[in-house]
Amino acid sequence: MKPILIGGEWITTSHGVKNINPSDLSDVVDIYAQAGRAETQTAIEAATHAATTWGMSNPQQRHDLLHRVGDEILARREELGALLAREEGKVLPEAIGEVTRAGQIFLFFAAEALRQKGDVLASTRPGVGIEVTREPIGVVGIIAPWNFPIAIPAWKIAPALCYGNTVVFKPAELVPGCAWALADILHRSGLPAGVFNLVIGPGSVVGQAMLDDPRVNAISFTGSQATGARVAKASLPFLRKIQLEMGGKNPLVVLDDADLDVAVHCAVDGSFFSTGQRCTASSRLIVTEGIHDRFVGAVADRLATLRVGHALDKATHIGPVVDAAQLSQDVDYIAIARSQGGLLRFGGEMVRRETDGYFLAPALITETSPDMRINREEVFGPVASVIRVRDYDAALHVANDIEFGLSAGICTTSLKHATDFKRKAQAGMVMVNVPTAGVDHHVPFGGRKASSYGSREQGTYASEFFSVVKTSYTAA
Ligand code: UN1
Repeated sequence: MKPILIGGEWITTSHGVKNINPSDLSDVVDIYAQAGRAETQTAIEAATHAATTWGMSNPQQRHDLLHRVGDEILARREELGALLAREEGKVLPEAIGEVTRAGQIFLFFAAEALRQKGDVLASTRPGVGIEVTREPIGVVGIIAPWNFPIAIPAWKIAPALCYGNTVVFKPAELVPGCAWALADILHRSGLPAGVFNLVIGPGSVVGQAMLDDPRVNAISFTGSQATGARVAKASLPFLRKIQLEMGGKNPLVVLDDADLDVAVHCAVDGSFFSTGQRCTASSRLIVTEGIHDRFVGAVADRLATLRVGHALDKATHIGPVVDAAQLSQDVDYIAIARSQGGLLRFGGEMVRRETDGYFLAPALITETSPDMRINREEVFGPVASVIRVRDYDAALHVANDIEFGLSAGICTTSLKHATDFKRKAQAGMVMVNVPTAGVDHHVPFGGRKASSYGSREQGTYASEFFSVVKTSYTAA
């Protein structure tokens, strides 16, 4: 049984939970010790205790530690990628890509540790000088989702440590393996005891204990809208700083003048790669009349060439759905779309393979309208629907007419429409002739409307969340 990490000590608890491979339900990745409320409180205590010293630590020390972590992740990318593929179901090349991203994020924030700068300004009062500096917040609670088992923890943990905070990390219950491997690397990097703590367990116990504890000064969360709202409500009484990344219902607009190959690539990658289990996935394909039939035909043809199967099988393009609950949600939404008039143009059926896993053929649903549930609610699976529109103006309207605003894409060769879309898309990220999903690691990530709350993740913008500004006045 793999232990949890509290105050620099590996601790085994009385209760362990199996980590099952979604490509092969007979394959148990490992068993992971579960934290309860008491262990979570002890972890918060340890992080609180470590916060003062770590908050004052030398930037070179932070740089060296984060660099060591990044280097080890990159050196072990194949092995960690295989672990990720095994526990989450992402195909091996995607999993190795995600591990690489995690390593690069640690190296990025290693360098940022040496670039912690502020401003010096003249005061309006004679003889007074002003300095604006950034300081750590203190204890940061990190609650991560299952769909990026190492990259999302990395892009929360690395900046938290870079800016001098201590961390209590709760990974998603479905993916403790990558979380444990990352904790092991952080532990061996030489971080002082208590600076980083790993508590594995259910959200209702571990997450709740974090939410209830006033010593947790900030929470960075990625997950569902419903849980995000709980984090916000529980944090309000303490006026705790929060950063929430939640759902998406991302549009990909395809205009008549699009390069068909580019559009098909963007749609297939954005909608179905990583089994569509990305909050940045393109789930609404909004297509103008002149290209609609050619586009739908070409996407269906492309899907027919993709193999669904075991994530570690080299022939596989699309891995399994993560678990039984997600699979039944996907299947339900396909049925709902059909019952409301959608046409299942491709896939959507469960697939049998040599191993018993949660395999679902990617589903392309056509003849849908913007008001149908399939076009309003996040599915989080390999399911995309096509909405036919008259022209660019109608496409832009449909793209924006949604409660979410994470990523919005357009495929066009028109500079005029691309420029207009970049200005008017109500989304945190806009993609022109590139998929809505699959973002760079060094630039801000986040959305608008119901997709996100709080300041951006990643890149130098991460400092807004993971530090607090101080304005000092000095009379000489
Ligand atoms: C990506 O598209 O590369 O949960 C990243 C998610 C997002 C990350 C997407 N927070 O899917």
